[in-house]
Amino acid sequence: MPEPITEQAERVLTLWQGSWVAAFAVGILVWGLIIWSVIAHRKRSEQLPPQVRYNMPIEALYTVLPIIVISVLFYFTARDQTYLLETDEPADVYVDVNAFQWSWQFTYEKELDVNGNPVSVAGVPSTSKDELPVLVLPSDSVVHFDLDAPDVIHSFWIPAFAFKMDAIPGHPNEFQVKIKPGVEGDYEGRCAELCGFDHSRMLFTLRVVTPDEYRAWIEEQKANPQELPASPDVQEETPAPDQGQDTASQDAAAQDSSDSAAAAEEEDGQ
Ligand SMILES: [Cu+2]
Repeated sequence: MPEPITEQAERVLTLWQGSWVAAFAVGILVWGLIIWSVIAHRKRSEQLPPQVRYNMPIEALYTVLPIIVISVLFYFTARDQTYLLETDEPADVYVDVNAFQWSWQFTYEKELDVNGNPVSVAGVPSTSKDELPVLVLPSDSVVHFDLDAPDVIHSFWIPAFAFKMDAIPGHPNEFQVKIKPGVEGDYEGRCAELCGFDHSRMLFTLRVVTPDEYRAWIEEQKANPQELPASPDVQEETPAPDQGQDTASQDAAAQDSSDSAAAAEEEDGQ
């Protein structure tokens, strides 16, 4: 598991570790009983051992024990799910995430630029880190995400959040995280729902900065609104015969690893 950078991710990690501990405890007990019975009750003579059946206490135990195990797992899962999906806390930053074929647009809904439009960052499909859209967020802050998609179902996934949520056309989703202090840095973001031709290049970068740096970045964006790329065109599914598109289709056809695709991308840029 990646190092968790939100309080919610800490909770997910704890639940995951707890589940493994419980699974190993049950596993060791079961393996132990199997090995013990294989050794203690191995065949010693040709005589048939005493035949027993319908041991009520043991039959009852077979039913009661799994119910207890499942109840405990269910309790912790339900408790943590409720916590992870809470969106009541007032957030420091509100981000609209628009997932489209095949990139991301991040809109800071409360931050209006000089033209009166909310600050927004949009990307293009790529495997080269320089070209990916960057989601800038402050550390030590509560962030609220509203997810939407205009075309097909995508899934907003930041592995360091230990969390993903679908972006579904016509069904807005939302969640909140509390980013921990001192976790400034770049983290990977991905689409986690197979969404078509360029799904594998539907990547983004999460950049966590200090709250002061975040404020400075937002002010700069407000003063110099980013020139957004033309809105995504669904008809691009049939690649046009220009060079950039060709590379994209070759990449997809060859199902290159992201490394070699990135290399191809770099060669292309030079
Ligand atoms: Cu997608």
